[in-house]
Amino acid sequence: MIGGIKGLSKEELKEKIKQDFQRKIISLFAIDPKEATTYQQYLALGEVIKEYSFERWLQTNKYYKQNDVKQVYYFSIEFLLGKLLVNNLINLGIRDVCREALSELGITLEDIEEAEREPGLGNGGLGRLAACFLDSMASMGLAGHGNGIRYRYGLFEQKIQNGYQVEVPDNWLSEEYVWEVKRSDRACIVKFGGTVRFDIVDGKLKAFHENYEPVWAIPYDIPIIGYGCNTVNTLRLWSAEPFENVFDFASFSRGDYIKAVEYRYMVQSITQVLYPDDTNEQNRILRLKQEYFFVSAGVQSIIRSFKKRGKPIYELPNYVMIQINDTHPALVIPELMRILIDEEGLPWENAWDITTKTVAYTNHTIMVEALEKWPIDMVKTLLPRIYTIIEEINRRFCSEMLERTGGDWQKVCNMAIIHDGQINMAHLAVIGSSSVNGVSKLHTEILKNEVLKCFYTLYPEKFNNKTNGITHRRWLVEANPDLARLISETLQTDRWIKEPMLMLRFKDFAEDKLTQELVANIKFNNKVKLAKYIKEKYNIIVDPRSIFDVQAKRLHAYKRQLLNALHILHLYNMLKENSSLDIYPRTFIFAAKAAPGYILAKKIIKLINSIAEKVNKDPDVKDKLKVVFLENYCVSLAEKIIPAADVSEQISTASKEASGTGNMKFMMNGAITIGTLDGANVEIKEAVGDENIVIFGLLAEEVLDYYKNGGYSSSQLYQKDLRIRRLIDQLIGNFFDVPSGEFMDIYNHLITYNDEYFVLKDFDSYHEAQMKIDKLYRDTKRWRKMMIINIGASGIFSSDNTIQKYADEIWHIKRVEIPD
Ligand code: 26V
Repeated sequence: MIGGIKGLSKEELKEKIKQDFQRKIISLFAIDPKEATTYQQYLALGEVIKEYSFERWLQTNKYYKQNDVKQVYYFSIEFLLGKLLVNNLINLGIRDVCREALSELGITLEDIEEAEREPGLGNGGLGRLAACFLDSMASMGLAGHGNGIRYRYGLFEQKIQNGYQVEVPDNWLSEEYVWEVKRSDRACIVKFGGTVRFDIVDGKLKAFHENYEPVWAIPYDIPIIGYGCNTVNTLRLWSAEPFENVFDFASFSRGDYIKAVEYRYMVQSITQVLYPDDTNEQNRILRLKQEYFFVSAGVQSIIRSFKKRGKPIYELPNYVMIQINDTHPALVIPELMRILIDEEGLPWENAWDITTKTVAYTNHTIMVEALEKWPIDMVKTLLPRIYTIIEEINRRFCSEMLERTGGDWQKVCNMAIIHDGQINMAHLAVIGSSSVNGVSKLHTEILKNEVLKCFYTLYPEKFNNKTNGITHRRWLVEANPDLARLISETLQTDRWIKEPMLMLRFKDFAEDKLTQELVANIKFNNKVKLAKYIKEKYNIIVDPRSIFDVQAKRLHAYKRQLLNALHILHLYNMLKENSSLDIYPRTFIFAAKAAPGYILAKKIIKLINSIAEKVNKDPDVKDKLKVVFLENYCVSLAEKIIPAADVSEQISTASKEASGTGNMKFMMNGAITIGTLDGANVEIKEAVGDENIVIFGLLAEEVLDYYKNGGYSSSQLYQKDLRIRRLIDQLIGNFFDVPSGEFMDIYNHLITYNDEYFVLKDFDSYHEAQMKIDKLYRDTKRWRKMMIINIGASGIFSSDNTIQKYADEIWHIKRVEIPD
């Protein structure tokens, strides 16, 4: 193994990197280092850098153990890490010396960094949040680790063909993954199926789980390197492997060979693929298997390492905290109960006390379709012991509620965990944990007053808000190095990278002419870079002097890419009517993946591309409008797009976006938000002030009121508003060069089914807001001032602040300094 880098001078380190890198190429590939491909160079450099972190990793674990540090485990079914080479180099503080070392070998570091393939182990916001949290926990010296799944295939890769989305499997593990370490010695067994038998042993009722199928859970650990400190935490991802001797040779000869092969296939399927966020496709048994698989393995490994400390089991909540990222890991609750009762021999009441104190739950959506429910029969068959525990939790909860409500059955049914043949995972999570939080102020209020109202009345003390955040180390220092440098020069310190609230001082320079010019130049250069990428990849020429107006996020009806698209079509119509119409040139950029089975979303992609085709080839609007759809939105594409954005589209139907985190990434890079008062946009507005954001549209309370009491008719709007009628007619007429009826689903959504997300209702207000943007952008000084205020204020949205609140208010843990 390569030795550590502790205590080396810069020159020594440079020489060491050169040597280690070249030796690694030889030992990995048996070739002359000069002949290595860029990808081989990446693999070698990655190995070297990973090994540099080992010293600190060991040191961190030793420190945690010796000092009995309370450990937090962040359980998430997704971790959307993005590339790690740049990130690790920055956090180890050796990127510059590494660049020099390689350049002395005639190699450009940036080329190697570009060669890394990103693991797409997440759908969007939820998975990316988990990754930002890992970076913050390590960088702040908090003992916080991740627990998740090592999917063989990540989220699909998106290609656009003839304007349609096509999904290609993401075989990210076809080459080895540099950043992981396989730890077969820490494997666990997870049990599926079988039966449960109860028996009296020593006068106590005991459960026996029999005839189950065992599956090996093999952990792969990824070091999570903190910035500017010695902390290296662990992200543990589990992979399923068959148990070799389940169907032994004796059973082969009895003709069970087929069964043995089927068993292997079943096991491998568990961690084979990440499910796309598709709320239409529910109740997939494999998904339930995934959830229990990583939960059971994670809890077992936590208990195993806790027991090594030699503390009594009832002390668990003093040393361990499990945060569950949405309900996907909610089986933590019955699993911990199972271990405490069946394996540790605790009585129910004590086990329940320990469990509820150890677990905390974060809710990430109020969309009813996305709230998890599992059919009783499925859980009973797949997880018989877990089912009996859930049943007992439910029984005790319901009888307590019956008493409290004086026999109000209706209320008890509404709050029950098991109801109508299904298990309600959000109810299980709320009842079985000590803390329930939403992810923005507005979202938490909606949870308390609407979605989980009954529970809020029952346990007001459990509910709290933790507004999301993003790591400014990836989204500013790494993605926009020129802007990061300017901030450091302006503040005359780079301490803000450790203490992001210092970024607020950048706001003091909002009126400073020089700062304004420098910020504008950086933005322009980033736009030139993106324009170059667009030209190379799509052969579309976009003008970096035009406004770059960007909507980049998953495609969902509630996020209203459709509103943006229809509005572009409206601008096009206006320009066709009056070619001298004075609108400031704009480049509309979209990037979005739709779930493979989400038909409406896929039609919206086709519509955007159809509008793009119409607009981009029409010489009449050539200097005013351009529309580009960038395929395969992912973390590394976001890092290219966001620093180049002037306008950030955050236009979800109010009340629907729990928080949003893209909104924070854009403001941090100096884009001005056009948005509704939804999710964290509300707090962004508070942070920058009304004059530095452009707000439009219905309020959450108005939207909720329409849902409850009716009163909105989209077909009336269609009748009354000529602009809207024209747009809708264009959709279903022969305006676009598409098969007839192509956009019928969109038409039906907007008109036949009364426009569930108020696209047409908010159209007018959105147009006004867009005209305001147009006017503001022309006022160069004003716009630059707004940019600086947004950049400075974005310090508030660093995930360091979010994590500090989790640490103080939910986890009750303190920062520790790992010694050299
Ligand atoms: C739903 C499903 C349904 C079944 C298949 C797999 C799957 C995976 C993900 C989801 C959606 C989970 C909810 C979610 O991603 N919420 C987002 O969380 C962000 C971080 O808190 C937040 O910023 C976004 O507003 C919120 O939509």
